[in-house]
Amino acid sequence: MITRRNLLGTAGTGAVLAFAGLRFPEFAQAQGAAAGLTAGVPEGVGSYATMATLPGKKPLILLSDRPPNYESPLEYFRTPITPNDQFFVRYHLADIPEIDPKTYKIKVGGDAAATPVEISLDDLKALPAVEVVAVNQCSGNRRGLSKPHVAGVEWGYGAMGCAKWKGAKLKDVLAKAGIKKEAIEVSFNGADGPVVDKTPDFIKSIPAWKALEDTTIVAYEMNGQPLPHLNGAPARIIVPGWTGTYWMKHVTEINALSKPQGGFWMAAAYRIPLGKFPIRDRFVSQETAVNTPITEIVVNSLITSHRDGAKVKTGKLTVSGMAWDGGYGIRAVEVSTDGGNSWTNAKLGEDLGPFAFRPWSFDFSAKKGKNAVMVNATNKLGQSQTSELIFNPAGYHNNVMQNISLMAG
Ligand SMILES: Nc1nc2c(c(=O)[nH]1)N[C@H]1C(S)=C(S)[C@@H](COP(=O)(O)O)O[C@H]1N2
Ligand SMILES: [Mo]
Repeated sequence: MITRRNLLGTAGTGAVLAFAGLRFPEFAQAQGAAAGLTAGVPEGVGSYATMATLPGKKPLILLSDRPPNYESPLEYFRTPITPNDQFFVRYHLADIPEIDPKTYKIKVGGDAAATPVEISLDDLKALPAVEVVAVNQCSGNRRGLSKPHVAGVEWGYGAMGCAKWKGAKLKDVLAKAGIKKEAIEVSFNGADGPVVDKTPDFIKSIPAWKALEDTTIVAYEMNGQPLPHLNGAPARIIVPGWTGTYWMKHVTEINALSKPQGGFWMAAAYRIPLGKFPIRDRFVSQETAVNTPITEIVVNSLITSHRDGAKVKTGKLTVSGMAWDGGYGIRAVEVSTDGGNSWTNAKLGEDLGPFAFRPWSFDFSAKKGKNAVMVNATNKLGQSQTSELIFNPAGYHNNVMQNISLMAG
């Protein structure tokens, strides 16, 4: 939990930057510490959230600093690739060691591995390299917009980002350890640990079939650079299409398992009620009669050119943003400026692959006064966003269509 002391601690080291809104006039419109926050997050968030600058990062919205949880403001999503220094940071555990890439090792084993091995960063780089552009989105992105509000980090729109990841295929890494047919899951552990012993270690698993897909990688580069420390250096797991929880940072252990991975972070957390979401990817070995681990990202979109309530000029106006889904690809983005009665296709921008942000833009004529703008993305399966929140106790998978007002004068 965040405390005043944590925040002061950060301020004391000079890490908090008073954000004057020089680059993003939108911030200047918002009040004080709440600058950059998404409209609709619980009121209390404004009392502790602040713009803060981590080493190597541009200002992000600090929601907690131990463990560090920092989201990207809306303005950082105006390009389909999120630069490393604007990428959000999410941790469950506060003890995050800096790892020397020269001595870094990943233990690859498990009861369903015939020949356990330890691999170095050089061993990883010696495997054939693959690149994939993929959205890393926290399961709880937009949790702060849940109604009623639910417990957890009260994210607005910015617990996500899209990058080009480079690394070795996880299946090539698993082959080194002689993964056996009995493997049903592959689990990951990272170098970070709890400060208080009571917090369970963060261990995650994915089904073996997902682990063996060509796009599931052990990445050591992000947008052509070594991974930033707080985004998982020296290497992390990338599970394109699936929510960020499986994307283990600072990965130190990879285990092929013949039995389901237990522990708090699999058995209790990151679960969604069965049957509520239009999900295709099943994680059968972890399902119960009532719930299942979260899997693929649901289809979604965001207006990034304007914030809700922004002032614009009457007449020709372009709104734009991003759309994304769990890897089926975006088929269409539609915009309504009449409260949802009629919808018109937006122009789609560059296609960086099925797991990437797909830019879109829409031209219309803003009438004097209030202009409502709604956006709905549809993927290649025909799945669209929801107009009503699909409530669930952890606030996952919020893909409610945005409905913003632009004030033309
Ligand atoms: N080692 C480690 N890896 C982790 C986590 C963590 O707490 N520890 N959090 C996961 C979650 S829930 C998310 S959403 C993503 C966030 O990735 P990012 O911090 O690079 O943005 O990292 C994942 N990998
Ligand atoms: Mo997450």
